[in-house]
Parts: sequence; structure tokens; C-alpha cells
Amino acid sequence: MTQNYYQAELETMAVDERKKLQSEKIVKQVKHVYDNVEYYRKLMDEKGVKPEDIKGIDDLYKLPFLSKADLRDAYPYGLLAKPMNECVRIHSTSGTTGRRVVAFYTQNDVDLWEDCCARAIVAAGGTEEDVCQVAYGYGLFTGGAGLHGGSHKVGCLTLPMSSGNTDRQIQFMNDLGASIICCTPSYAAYIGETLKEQGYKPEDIPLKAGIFGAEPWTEEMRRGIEATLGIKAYDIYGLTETSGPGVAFECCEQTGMHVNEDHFYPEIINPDTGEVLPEGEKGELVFTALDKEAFPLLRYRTRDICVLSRKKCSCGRTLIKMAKPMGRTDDMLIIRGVNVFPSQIETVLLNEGYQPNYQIVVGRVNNTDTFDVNVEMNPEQFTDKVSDVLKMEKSLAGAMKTMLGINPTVHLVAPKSIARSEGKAVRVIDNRKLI
Ligand code: DLL
Repeated sequence: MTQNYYQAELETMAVDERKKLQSEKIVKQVKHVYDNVEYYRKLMDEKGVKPEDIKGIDDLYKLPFLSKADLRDAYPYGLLAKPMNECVRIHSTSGTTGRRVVAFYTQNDVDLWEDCCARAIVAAGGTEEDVCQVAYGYGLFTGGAGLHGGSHKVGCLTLPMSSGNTDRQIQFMNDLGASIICCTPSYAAYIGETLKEQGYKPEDIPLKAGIFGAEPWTEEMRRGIEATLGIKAYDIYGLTETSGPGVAFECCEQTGMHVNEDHFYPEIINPDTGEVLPEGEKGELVFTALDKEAFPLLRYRTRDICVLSRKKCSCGRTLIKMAKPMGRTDDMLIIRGVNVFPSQIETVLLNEGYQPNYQIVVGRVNNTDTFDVNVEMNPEQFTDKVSDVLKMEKSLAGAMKTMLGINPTVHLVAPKSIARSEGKAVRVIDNRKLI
């Protein structure tokens, strides 16, 4: 199979040549951050590291880490490295109060991010002949905007569908002959099920490829989606903090995702000690943005557990590969593509006059995540009048939707009916068994 690249030179360059490029970039980037981001300058000063100590990419380990807690401390402008009048965009993660991450972009940042997404689309076989249906959410979430920009760069006819309204997705897909679809894997599976129910066979569907990410998914799920839609399904990874999707993408080998390491330098660390681990060992994935101007995070701890591999790839790309993330070091759940922390549920309960006695139950039915929250009523709230309980459940679900951006099904239960734990409370029951 002939290989297509979006930026052949950068994607296939010799590893030591790329290392030289990364070294040049990191020296400049550290200076940019030190000069413009007081928050990080303080961290470097505390560690006794000066920009001059970073002479190349091998010195990266000397720099302090950044974590979500730093982003929270510095919210909203504390990590901004460019004047506001040079920024043209923000994006943000789901979730409110304290947990929200706001990322800023200059025009150049948007440009490089879109290049990364374009690499993913071309690796999935995309060309200017394709019709690319972008069914990730548009708006603050990075999925829609990232793949939309990438699709434009490749020259595909771009269908900016956003997520939801499945009947309309199917109608546009068929009427316009969409050949590539970009969405979360769970939404792809749902679209597949719906098409099947409507009597479509894989060969009736115009799609040839899908680019799916933003949440964990298994090889079994890949095979299921490929069979129902009659496509090749490619993984794509990224996070708001590093721009969004396109930090890493899969090629035709489908054996892990090539990291766009000329822009995002990856490290694997021991999450307990911070020590950098050798290639092939499992640990926490850390990224350093080598080119980002407005929001240039250095050594950002993603909390994703992962393995990197330099094994030669048959596609010809020399970009290092990351395995599918194998879990997280924190308690973040991804439900229907939305990041959810149990502490957010706790905040809502306390705000609404409940005690934090609750349990989150996540499952998967027809390839869609189910999201139930069992909450104890206080003795003084307790009632067995069904209409009152329904009203309270609806109001609490509304408050959670406002906080999280997705709708849970709330079940109010009798006081003291959720099992107390003698150790760590079991707040989450995840029945999806994704990893
Ligand atoms: O999910 C960006 C994105 C959009 C990626 C569209 C791919 C496609 P956040 O909402 O900030 O950004 O969530 C980032 O999602 O740290 C991982 O835990 C998880 N994640 C992202 N992609 C994958 C993937 C977007 N392919 C968090 N497999 C990350 C597993 C993924 N987990």
C-alpha cells in the first residue's frame, strides 16, 4: 500500500535529526516560558533551574512538572505566555468549578494544531477527494474544532455536523457520500447500531474510515465498529491542555498511535517518584509542548497511564508510538466523552443540601454509556411520596447536568442504605470493563 503523509519530511525524518530539532525548540521554548510565565518561572526558581541549564532535549528532566492542580491555581490567565491581543481562541474541558481547564491559542497555535489533525486524517487515507463528517462536539470542546481544521487543511469537503441528532447524521452521510467520519468511538458504535436497525448493510454505507478518540475504547470495540460500518477505524489521542486531538494518531498498521513528537515531546514517568522511565515501561504520560505560544505547558502530567515504543513502523513514519492509554492515575471518569470527577458530584450534593453519601454507576448499553447516581436522602428529606421523590430526583439531576454537561439518572434512596466502607469509600462502580 502506498503511504501518504501530510508533512512527509517531518513525519518520516531520521530520529537523530528530529532530536536535533526538538533540542533547538526546547531551548527557545524554555526561554519563552521563563520570560513570560511568572507561575512557571517561580517553579523553576524553586527548583534552582535556569533557562541556560536547558541545552537540549536531554536536559528536559531538570524542569519541574505541571499538573492539573497548577492549572487550577493559575486559572484563568496565570499560564498565559502571550498578550491577550495575540490570542485568537480558547477551548476548555468539560466540567465546571475549579476543574475547568481553559487553553489559549494564537493563530500560529491553531495552525500547528490543525496540521497535527491533518496528519491524522491523511494517515487514515484522507485526501481532497474525501467528504469528512465531523461529528465530535463543536464549541468549547476541542474535538469538533480540531478535526474540522484538519479536514480543511487536507482539502476534504468538511461536514461540520457536531455530535447528536443521529437521524440527521445518517441522512447527510448518505446524501453527501461521507467517506470519513470523526467522532467518539461510542458515538460511532451508536451510529452503526442505528444504521443496522434501519436496514443498512456495511456495503450500503459510503464511509471508508473513521477517526475515533477522546475516550478509552477496546480492540473488540474497534472490530465491532469496523464490521458494522464497513470501515477501518483509527484511534486519535489528545487533551485540551496540549491543544486537543492530534497529539497522537494511528496509521494503517493500527498498532498504537504515532506521537507528533516534533510538537509534543512525550515522557513516561513513575507517577509516584517522578523518575523518567525507559522506553517500553508503563507509567504516566507527560507532554512538553515544543511550539505552542499562548499556552506552552512544559512537562505536563496527563494522568494517563501508557507505554511508548520506538519499534519500526511499516507506514514509514519515524514518530514514536504510544499504546492506547491503559487507565488513569486519578479518579477521572470519561462518560459519553465528557470528563467527570466524583468530586464534582460531591460539590453538587453539598450545594443542594444532601450529604455526600452517593455512588456513581457507569455501564454500557447498546454502545452508549449509562450514568446513574444513587444518592441518599437525609432523614429530614425522606419521603415515600413518589411524586415528591421524582421531583427531587429531577431537580438534582438538573443541577448535576449544569455542573457536568451531561445528564445522569439520579435515584434517591433511603437514608443509610448505601453501604458504608471501612476504608476508601467505593464511589464509582464502572461496569464497562474497557481496559
Ligand atoms: O478528549 C481531546 C480529543 C478530542 C481527543 C477528540 C481525541 C479526539 P479532553 O476532553 O481534555 O480532550 O480529554 C483528555 O481524554 O487525558 C485521556 O484520558 C482521554 N483520551 C483522549 N483521547 C483518548 C484516546 C480530548 N484515544 C483525556 N483513548 C485524555 C483513550 C483518550 N483516552
